[in-house]
Amino acid sequence: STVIALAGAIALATGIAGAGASAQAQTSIVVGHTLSPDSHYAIGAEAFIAKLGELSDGSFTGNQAPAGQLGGERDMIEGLQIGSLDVVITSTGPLGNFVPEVYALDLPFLFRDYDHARTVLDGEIGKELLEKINGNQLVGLAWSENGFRHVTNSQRPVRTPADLDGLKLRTMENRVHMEAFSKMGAAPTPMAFPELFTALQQGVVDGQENPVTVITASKFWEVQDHVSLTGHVYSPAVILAAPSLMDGLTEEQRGWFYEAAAASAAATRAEVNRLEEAGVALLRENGMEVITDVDKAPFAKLAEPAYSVYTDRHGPDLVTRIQAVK
Ligand code: EAX
Repeated sequence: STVIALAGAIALATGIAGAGASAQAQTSIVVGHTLSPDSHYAIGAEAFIAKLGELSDGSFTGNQAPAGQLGGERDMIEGLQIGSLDVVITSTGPLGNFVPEVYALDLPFLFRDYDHARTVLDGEIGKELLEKINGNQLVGLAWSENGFRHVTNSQRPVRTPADLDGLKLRTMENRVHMEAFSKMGAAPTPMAFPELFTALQQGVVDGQENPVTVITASKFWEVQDHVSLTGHVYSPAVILAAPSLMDGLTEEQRGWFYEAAAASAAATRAEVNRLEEAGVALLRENGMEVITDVDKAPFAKLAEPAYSVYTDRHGPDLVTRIQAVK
């Protein structure tokens, strides 16, 4: 009929007019994280947004929502599941509550060094765990990085497990970490990251544990005098997206998101490297007493029962496989 023919002609005309790049629809993506706008996560968020913009010829734009503006990491993961958030950079801290297999990555004294951790995450095991994440109303885009965690506190230098005795220590909302710290003698207090600075300032907790990256980005030296380089656990980060967002994309667009996440992880790891070099001097410059000569063996021995939080449910295979990676 005439009406249909007319509609067709209009569509054709619009299509031709729309062929210019500037006429493309724009989609704006928000990347949430808990850390400050100059942190290693912020650098990763900027890299993500820049790469996505470049690959999509500007059809995707983005902004970051830093500093827990969208909530703590557990809240943000829930936001992705219900589709109220787009993309989140988070530690694996609270992720085990949603994807229990991921607890394997948060076991104390498991990874020998950065090379070991990155090789595992970039290899077969990392891929398998991203797939487990994908089975839980989340999309795992790429492994990024937080860093090896160290204990800080306001009370005393920590050199041995005895120095942790009774220390009220904020941990992430992670059962493996809580079990490890209670076995090492501290009194673990799980808390979302956005509440932490105030809790330290008001003495609700005596200490906390985080990588140099986070201690620096959060200026914890304003509220903590002592840091011990316990390196008790490697803390991965992961770049997650909402399934509702990813499902609405074309295959090509989904590819851009994965590439943007890879660029983000690379930028974040480079910043972790930089701060691992500059870290100790930076902490000292800002007035912290840094204990560098920590004997890790007695901490590791006490923390070992925490492995059962993972192995009781899933067996020891994955742990053994991770340890075997060279
Ligand atoms: O992911 O909660 C924490 O201590 C994390 O290390 C922090 O939110 C960065």
